[in-house]
Amino acid sequence: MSRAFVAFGGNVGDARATIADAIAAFCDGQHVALLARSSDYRTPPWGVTDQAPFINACIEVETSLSPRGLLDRAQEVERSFGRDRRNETRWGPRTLDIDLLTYGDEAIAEPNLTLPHPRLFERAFVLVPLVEIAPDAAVAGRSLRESLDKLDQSGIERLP
Ligand code: PH2
Ligand code: MG
Ligand code: MG
Repeated sequence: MSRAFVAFGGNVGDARATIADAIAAFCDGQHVALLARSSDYRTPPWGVTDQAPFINACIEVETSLSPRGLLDRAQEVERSFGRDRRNETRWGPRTLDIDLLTYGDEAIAEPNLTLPHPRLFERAFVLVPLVEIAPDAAVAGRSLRESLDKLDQSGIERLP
């Protein structure tokens, strides 16, 4: 069994409902068990700023799947919630985006699978929910909380 952190985001349709349902679908309790879930956050769009705000959340899971197996499962869930990668632009609007952030302490550099996630430390929309569920964690030797302290967190709002 391995532990992994996984990020969810979306800004098309009812993203909060999509993320809640997607977390339930991803964590079947058999191959992937939910250990912790952050609050939902409303976050200013990053990368392409001229689009609707996103909803973001992070979870921690325990899994018997390999990193590749977990990625395949994430992409299946994205597809089942209507995501179609042929009709989207980089950093543009999405119904549902599921990103693997870490898988144990593994460092992986393969096509479509880089772990830890290469932009993890630059993104307050990932680190804010992640620090909520793992305040004392370090990834690749870097404290998540210290990394977050260096980022602009303005406009990020925790939702009740
Ligand atoms: N995802 C993107 C592009 N920009 N901005 C925020 N705030 N949250 C996201 O999840 C996000 C983004 C493309 O995956
Ligand atoms: Mg993403
Ligand atoms: Mg993604």
